[in-house]
Amino acid sequence: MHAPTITGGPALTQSKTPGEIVAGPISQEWAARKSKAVSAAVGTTMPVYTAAAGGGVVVDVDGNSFIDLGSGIAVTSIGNSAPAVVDAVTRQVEAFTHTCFMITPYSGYVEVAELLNRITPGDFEKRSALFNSGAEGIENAVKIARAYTGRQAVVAFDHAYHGRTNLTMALTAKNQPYKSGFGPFAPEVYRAPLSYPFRDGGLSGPDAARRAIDHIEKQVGVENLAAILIEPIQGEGGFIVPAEGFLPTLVDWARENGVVFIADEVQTGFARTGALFASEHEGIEPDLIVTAKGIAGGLPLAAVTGRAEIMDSPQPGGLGGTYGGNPIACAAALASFRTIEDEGLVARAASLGERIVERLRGIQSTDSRIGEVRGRGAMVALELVKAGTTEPDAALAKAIASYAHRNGVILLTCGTYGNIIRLLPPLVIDEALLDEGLSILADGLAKN
Ligand code: PLZ
Repeated sequence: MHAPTITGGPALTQSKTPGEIVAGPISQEWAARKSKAVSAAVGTTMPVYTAAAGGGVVVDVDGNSFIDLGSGIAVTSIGNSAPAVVDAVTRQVEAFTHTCFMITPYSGYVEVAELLNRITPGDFEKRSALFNSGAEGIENAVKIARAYTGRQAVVAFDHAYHGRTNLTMALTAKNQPYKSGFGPFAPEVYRAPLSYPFRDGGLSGPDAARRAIDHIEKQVGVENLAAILIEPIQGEGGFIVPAEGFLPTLVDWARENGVVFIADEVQTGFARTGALFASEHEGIEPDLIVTAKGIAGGLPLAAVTGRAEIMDSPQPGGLGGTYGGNPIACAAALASFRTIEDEGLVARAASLGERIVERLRGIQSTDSRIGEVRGRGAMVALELVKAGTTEPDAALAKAIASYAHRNGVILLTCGTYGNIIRLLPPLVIDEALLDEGLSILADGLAKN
């Protein structure tokens, strides 16, 4: 595995403010410069500045090393600076950096489109279009669905996260910090209830879908509805895996009613869940799939892939952008997918996931503050509650994350109620390193 050299720097210590970590002197200097140079609205989870990363380790500028259980929010699934990506990017940088695909096109873009059309679920003719970020991909999927159907309304779900641009803020559920003060939001966005097994009293998947469909039919009306948009496993909203049958029931209903079904696989895509795409776990074939994050080994790239007749429906010139499908990002995407195949990372995600879940369920058996351990593959979460209840405990999640940070583990939280600890290790992480990270998480639980 491609781990950087660990030099060992000044130990991270507890500050006078409980729960905070004190970074080393060089990181502190950068933090001081950040506060004068960068908008205060751009936050950071950790106060340490990165010098190198790889093989599940991030090393900071003071020489401290951290076990990476976040992959830069599910991006560096194949590891940081994966050798195949470094090679491909280097070769591409030397050949040309940018021409704009809309001016003089290049083969990498077409190859990425061919790849996506081949590997995404659904044995039908497909087309793809490339963009820069997950949010931009979602925006374009909605544009395409509206052009195809001639309808305007879009349904997103409770707890959804789709991005921070104007339309995707409207699609995102959570007010703080994503939406507050940033309105007015894009119109014709409606919200439907999700299947959330831990919190909806054991409602079956098909019943939860019928509840959502009833809501949509009464409050929106299919004749107005262009698309329903859903993350097959919700990410920022709390790693919520809907009950079995929820997604297939929604897909069937969408198909019967001429509604475009869009899967947001920005966080779940590219091997993360122990399948190339999370849609595969329930055998659904979305009309459009949006991908980003894990697609290109850390370079910014996003895609919309789907049925040819839908993707071809907007007017020529209707989709595009200066940088969409940048040649360097495309080279990285092709190399990244080769790495997923060559290193068997779909299977690795599944086996890492089993290892994590087994460990966490063991802890749960003696700790009733762990309401649920859930996820698929190497996308696993702990939902933390007040002991023996379902009342969310965000303070505990924060305390555990902070304990992990102080003890050298990059650990992320999420969830509408802020009470979820989520694990997204790089799929190439060494098992011993993963176990060490999980032990620190266990200590964090024991000590808080
Ligand atoms: N759809 C499902 O998870 C990005 C964002 C974190 P961009 N998630 C991490 C933050 O605080 O900004 C995401 C996602 C899903 C869309 C997006 C948006 O992707 O590449 O961040 O635009």
